Order: sequence, then structure tokens, then C-alpha cells
Amino acid sequence: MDIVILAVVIAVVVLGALGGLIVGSRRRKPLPPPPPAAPDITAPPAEPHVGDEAETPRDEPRRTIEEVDLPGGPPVAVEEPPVVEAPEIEIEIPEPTAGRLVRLRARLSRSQNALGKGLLTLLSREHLDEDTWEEIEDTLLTADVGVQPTQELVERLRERVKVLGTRTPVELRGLLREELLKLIGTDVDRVVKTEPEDRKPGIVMVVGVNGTGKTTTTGKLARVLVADGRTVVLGAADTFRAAAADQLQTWGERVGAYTVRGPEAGDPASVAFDAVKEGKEMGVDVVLIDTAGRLHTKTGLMDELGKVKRVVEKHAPLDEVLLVLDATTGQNGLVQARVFAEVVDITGIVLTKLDGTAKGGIVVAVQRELGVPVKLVGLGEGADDLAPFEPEAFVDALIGE
Ligand SMILES: Nc1nc2c(ncn2[C@@H]2O[C@H](COP(=O)(O)OP(=O)(O)OP(=O)(O)O)[C@@H](O)[C@H]2O)c(=O)[nH]1
Ligand SMILES: [Mg+2]
Repeated sequence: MDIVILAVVIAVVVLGALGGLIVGSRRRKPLPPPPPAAPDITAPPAEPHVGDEAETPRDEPRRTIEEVDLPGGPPVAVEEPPVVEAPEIEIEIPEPTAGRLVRLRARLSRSQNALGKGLLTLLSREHLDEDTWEEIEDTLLTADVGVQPTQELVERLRERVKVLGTRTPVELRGLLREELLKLIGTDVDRVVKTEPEDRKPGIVMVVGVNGTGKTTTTGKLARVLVADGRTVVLGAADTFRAAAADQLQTWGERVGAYTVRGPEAGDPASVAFDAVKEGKEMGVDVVLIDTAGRLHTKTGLMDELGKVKRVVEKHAPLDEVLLVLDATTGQNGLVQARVFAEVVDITGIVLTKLDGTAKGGIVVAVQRELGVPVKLVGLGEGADDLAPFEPEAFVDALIGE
């Protein structure tokens, strides 16, 4: 009799301890300190736990403790301490950003076939006659390199090929690589500025027309920063639709970044202002502000962006204004770029959807158009598919190594 009771008690204690162990060893990173207005994330009521499942095995006759005579005293109730679980927010640790473009280079395959391989094949022809040079020119124009840069490149190539006696594939590749790099520019600072020397936080605003990938890029950039050990607050200054703020917040939650949002159809400038204010109070490193590509009101999008910028600058100057352009829209994107550049001083370009286009030449055209470097490229819809733009890795991906 006693042995049976002892066995039951031991089973309960062992299972309880095991339950505690499992809960205790689950990998969980602490959330950053919640801001004053953070949503209430108190724990839900305790649910039945691993330890609670210690049932009498089905094949054993059921007996209760009361049925059993215990020597010397009333029955001892074995009580489980309630285990309170924190809400299940698993914070992801994003991939490091170094070498991302190299890892993602296969995503440039369409541009690679159309531009890189196309040019090398043409340049390798036995007779480089006028028709061939025209084909080379067409290849560059089709890849959206732009008229002026195309003419410059063809001229340079003609000169250099003339000097070459034989044209071995290695020589041609080297020559094309050099000339493409010259066109893209290798001595430009492409670092996304998020670390002002004299204050915190760094302030980055993301602008562009609707659907180009602003929110996605803001979310991915938050991950890039977190991967590099920085803390981030997101500002959902796209108040055009509630879903936009939800979308941004979801990105933020995945890496533990808090999102400041306002009422739907509210004033984007005040959300942006509050985001920087919260960022300051929380002592984070960077505040990223996502903006709308469309508007509710008749005020022009550009007027509104200008206002967002001015209002944020009551705190401090913006460190970076990133213009997001969809690489698949080609010349249209350039027209947009010009309009945005007139209102907010664009300091960097993010070219998205380079994975879905053969028009990788847009990198050259857009830099020419704005006189501003491409700093980041989007190469897919995945969370870590945003890469720092490295001209060498880009050109190598285009013409193959
Ligand atoms: N293939 C691919 N898709 C992308 C990339 N960047 C963004 N997208 C997709 O583009 C779509 C639009 O992205 P959003 O980030 O919502 O665009 P937005 O500029 O914020 O749009 P609005 O808020 O409407 O102005 C989404 O389906 C993204 O997954 C990229 O680099 N490659
Ligand atoms: Mg958006």
C-alpha cells in the first residue's frame, strides 16, 4: 500500500520538476524595456502544465488518496506551484549583413543573363562590326543603364577593344568589369548613416511611391540594425491605412523593436515626431520612419513629406532619407525619383525587387539622375533579403566570376 502511494508521489514530483525544466530551458531573449505607452503584455492566466498531466496510467485501478490509510495523520495534498508563462514572443536574431550580396547573387540571375552574359557574348564575336556595337548598345539600353551612360560605356569599350590584339574571354571579362565599375562608382560612401556623433538616436526616413517596398525595407533595415547590435524604434507615419502600421509593427515585433503608431488617417508628421520623442526617451540607437506612398487628403504627397521632415527636424536633422525605388518600373522610377528629390533631400537610394528584373542597369541610371548613391538593394521578399550595395559584388554577379 505505502509503496504505491510513495510511487504516485514520486511520479508527481518528478514530472513536475521535468515540466519546470522544460519551461525554464526554452530559449527566450528578454524584450527591450517597454516604453511608457507600450501595450499591456501581462501574462495570460496560467494554463494546465506539463506537470499537471501526471495522470494515473489507464491500466492501473484508480484510487484516491482519501481511500488509503496513512500512518499517523491526515492525507498530504501534493500541490503544484502555479507556473506563469510569459507570452510567447520569440525574438529572432537576424543574419549578419556582411557578404549578403554575395550570398544573394543568384537572385540577380535575370540581369545576369540579359546584361552580363549578353555583353560578354557580343564582345567575344569574331568581328566586332557596327551591327554588333549597336547590339551592345541595345543590350545596355534594355537593361535600363540609360542613354548617356550607355554611350559613354560603348565608347570606352570600343577604344579599349581596339588596343587589345587578341580578345580572350578573361581579358574581355576584366575589361568589362573595370568599365562597369567605373560607371557605378567605387569610391562613394554607401554606408546608411545611423550614428550621428553628438546625439542619439540616429533618424532615418524612408520615402517612395506606393508599392515600391518602403514598409518591407523599413522592416528589413530594422533587422539589419538589430543584427549589428543596435536598438531600434519604428515610426508608422503611413496613416493612410491601419494595415500599414500593423505590417510595420509585425516586422518590429520579430526583432524586439517597438513601433510608435497614431490613429488611422491621423497626422503623419505627429506620428513621426512622437516616434523620435519615444526613441529619445527609451534611449535607442536609431528611429526608422516609414511613410505613406498615397494620401487621404488633397494635400500633395510631397507637401506632406516635406512637413514630416520639417516636424521631425524640430528634434534633430535627419541623418538619412532613403528613397525606395522598384527596379522593375524602370524609367518611371526615375521620374518619381526626381520629384521626391525636389522635396526631401534624398541621401540614399534603395533599389528593391532586383530579384525580379533583367534591368539591373537601373543602378547606374538612378545614381546619375539623382547624384545620390544606391546604398541598399532588395533581392527578395524574405526577411533578410536586403543587402548593403557593393559595386564589386554586384558587377561580379552580373558578369559571372
Ligand atoms: N521580390 C521582391 N519583392 C519585394 C521586395 N521588396 C518588397 N517587395 C514586395 O513588394 C510588395 C510591396 O511592399 P511594401 O513594403 O508593402 O510597399 P510600400 O512601399 O510600403 O507600399 P505602400 O505602403 O502601399 O506605399 C510586398 O509584397 C513586398 O513583399 C524585393 O526586394 N523583392
Ligand atoms: Mg507601406
